[in-house]
Amino acid sequence: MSYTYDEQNIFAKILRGEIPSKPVFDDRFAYAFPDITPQRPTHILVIPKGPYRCYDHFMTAASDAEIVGFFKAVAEVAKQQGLSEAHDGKGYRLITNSGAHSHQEVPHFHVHLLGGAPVGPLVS
Ligand code: DGP
Repeated sequence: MSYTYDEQNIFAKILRGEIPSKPVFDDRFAYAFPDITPQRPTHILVIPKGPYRCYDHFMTAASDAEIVGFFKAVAEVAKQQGLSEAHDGKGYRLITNSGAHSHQEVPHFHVHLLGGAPVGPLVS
């Protein structure tokens, strides 16, 4: 399986500054901003800076430095949002949709970080 990446997807436009967003985190590997349709009091999207369509693409094409840097950024956002149990938060759920059966709408790999209230059963 080879992956194609649509440079015109919404998150690519956000990364390029063509669509406004309010970042809560921004470093070499990751960019994070509130979801436009929040499902919980805290609903942050964390995306890698590189052009990866989904989790599968990211994990097969990104460098180890990008992968480690990205997932460290996810943990840092959880901490900064006051959700990390390691820092007295109440915890959170990470979700990523990858591929045809997942209902991924935006074809740039992203992790949903949900918290601030109980999130309930895993899937509906
Ligand atoms: P997914 O189904 O995993 O691809 O989720 C995509 C999410 O992206 C969805 O929860 C809504 C969010 N979203 C879509 N367009 C925008 C946008 O322009 N800005 C922001 N902040 N979020 C967006």
